[in-house]
Amino acid sequence: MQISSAIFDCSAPDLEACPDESLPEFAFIGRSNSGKSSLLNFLAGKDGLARVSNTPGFTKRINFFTINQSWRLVDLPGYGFAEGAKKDSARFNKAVLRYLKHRANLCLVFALIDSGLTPQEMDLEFVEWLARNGVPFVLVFTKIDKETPAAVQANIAAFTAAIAAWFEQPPAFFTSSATQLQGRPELLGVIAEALAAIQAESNQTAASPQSPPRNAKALRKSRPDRSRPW
Ligand SMILES: Nc1nc2c(ncn2[C@@H]2O[C@H](COP(=O)(O)OP(=O)(O)O)[C@@H](O)[C@H]2O)c(=O)[nH]1
Ligand SMILES: [Mg+2]
Repeated sequence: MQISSAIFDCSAPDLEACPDESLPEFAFIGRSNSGKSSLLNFLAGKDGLARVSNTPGFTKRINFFTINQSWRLVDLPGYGFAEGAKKDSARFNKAVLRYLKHRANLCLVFALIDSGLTPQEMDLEFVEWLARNGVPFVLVFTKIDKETPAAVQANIAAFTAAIAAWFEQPPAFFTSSATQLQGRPELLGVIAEALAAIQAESNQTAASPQSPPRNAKALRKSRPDRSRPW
């Protein structure tokens, strides 16, 4: 897929302030410092579009970027640095959880996991939350350039084994390195397939006018397979 334009749209503190739901959205979530903003820039093909930071927990807002004037990438605030928060929803940013649960035009979430680490409790907890709430997602193991391939494989195997019991079909997973430029075609392919599915749905609507209107919202509701949402 060609990216011909990538434009910062707006920055929202909560769900109410998010832009209208007219365009399909693909959101990046993960612990602070997992590489969300870097991966977003890499996929968009535009350095500096989303702010990359060495300070964990820096981005507190939901940032929207419009791609090819027809869909959006969404940089969500990272979890894992909420001061004083003890467990479950309190540990995760409330605005993020509400966005993930209620955003009707959210097509797919990229749940980022740092491939250099053994399974982290908060990542496992968050993936369990995604599963329980029926949020369509794929896993992306990031920063694969930082460790040996064997260490990366071992961390991925440990993580997928730890979450296996929560799924009838395990979620799809990908690997990426924003610095070594790896994983872009695969992830853009996932987005292209999701967009093609939406297009096919709306073509069907055009062909049979008596059926109810279909859009990104309807597609999300009708998607039966959480692990392969596209
Ligand atoms: N080696 C390496 N470093 C990365 C990669 N992606 C991000 N980083 C670094 O990890 C830090 C956090 O990245 P950022 O994209 O801001 O993470 P975010 O907090 O999840 O948005 C920054 O110092 C990035 O330069 C990667 O693929 N490889
Ligand atoms: Mg960031």
